Parts: sequence; structure tokens; C-alpha cells
Amino acid sequence: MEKIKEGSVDIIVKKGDITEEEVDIIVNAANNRLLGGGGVDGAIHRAAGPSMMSECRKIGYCPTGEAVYTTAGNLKAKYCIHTVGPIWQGGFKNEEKLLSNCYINSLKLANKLNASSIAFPAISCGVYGYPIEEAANIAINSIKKFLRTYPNNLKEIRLVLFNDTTYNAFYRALKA
Ligand code: AR6
Repeated sequence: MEKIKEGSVDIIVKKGDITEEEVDIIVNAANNRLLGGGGVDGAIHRAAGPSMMSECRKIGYCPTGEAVYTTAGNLKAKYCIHTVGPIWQGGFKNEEKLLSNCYINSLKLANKLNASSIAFPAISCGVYGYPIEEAANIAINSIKKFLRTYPNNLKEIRLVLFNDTTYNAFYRALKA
């Protein structure tokens, strides 16, 4: 676990399973149709139970880089924010901006929901194939940019990484 302060907000990088986090908001790395799937999306839906999927079906669609929210079912959180990361296509399809938008738009929505704590997974770093080091830098820089740009009531932003490779990349980005 590693922590820095940006203003009055703690940014924490830790290893773990995001479905076990006790925070106001858990962020899901979803797909455009919010249909569930493998990876962290599958784990979150399994842990939350069926109510989350029925809310996702009603919403129906989320554009890449945007964020929507549902209640969090059986998770130890008030809400789940579903954001859709870009599929890595070599870096010439606006992937960097779209990935940054995921973090910024999720944080804006979290603030609207009056959250004081939020946990993110490594969006796009699994089946969507984003290079991990770059994704880690975009994540940390976008979070810092959000905190410097938008007034907010957040106290803690956690990045919860599932394996050593991802944890090490986010640790380096946090310390850079
Ligand atoms: N807790 C924290 N991180 C996790 C967990 C977990 N329980 N499980 C996996 N990860 P991915 P993407 C990590 O593939 O690349 C889904 O099918 C994983 O090791 O879940 O954004 C969706 O429906 C990786 O570092 O998301 C979409 O179709 C990170 O979470 C698609 O995958 C993200 O990997 C989205 O792909």
C-alpha cells in the first residue's frame, strides 16, 4: 500500500480485490452495453447480486469515456459507477483522452453523489489491452488534474490493483 496527499485528499494505491473494498463508491470497468462480462466487471456483478444488472439493463448504454451509476447491491458501497474504458488500438484512436475521461467523469459523478471515498480498478488494463505503464500514468495524472480543477468533497481515492504487474506500475506512477 502506498499513499500520497493531493491537497486534502489521500490517493492510495493498493493490491487487492475491489469487491471487498469498504468505500462509498466502487468503480466498474464495464462495456458500452453494460452487459457484464469477465474480469472486474464479472467479479463486481457476482458480488453485488442481480439488482445491479437489472439497473444496468434499464440504463442500457454508456459511451466510451463516460460514466453512469447504479446502487451497489451486496457490495460494501453505496453506489457503483460504471465507466467504459477504450479498447487499445495502437494509440491513434484517442485512447489516452478517453481513458482520462473515465477517471474524470467518474470523479465528477462521485462528487455529485456526495461520496467521500471511491475505489477504482485499472480501467482498460485487462482484456481491453491498454499498456499498463501508460494507463497507470494517465490514471494518476487524471486524478490529480481533477482534484486541482474541480471543487469536491472527496477524502480518499483508492486504486485497487489485482496483480503485481499492475500494482507496480501504479506505484511507480504515484511516486513519479
Ligand atoms: N478487483 C480488482 N481488479 C480486478 C479484479 C478484481 N476483483 N478482477 C480483475 N481485475 P478487465 P478492461 C483487474 O479485463 O480491460 C469485461 O469483460 C484486471 O487484472 O476487467 O477495462 C467488461 O465487460 C485488470 O488489471 O477490464 C468489458 O467487456 C483490470 O481489472 C471488458 O472486460 C481491468 O481488466 C473491459 O476490459
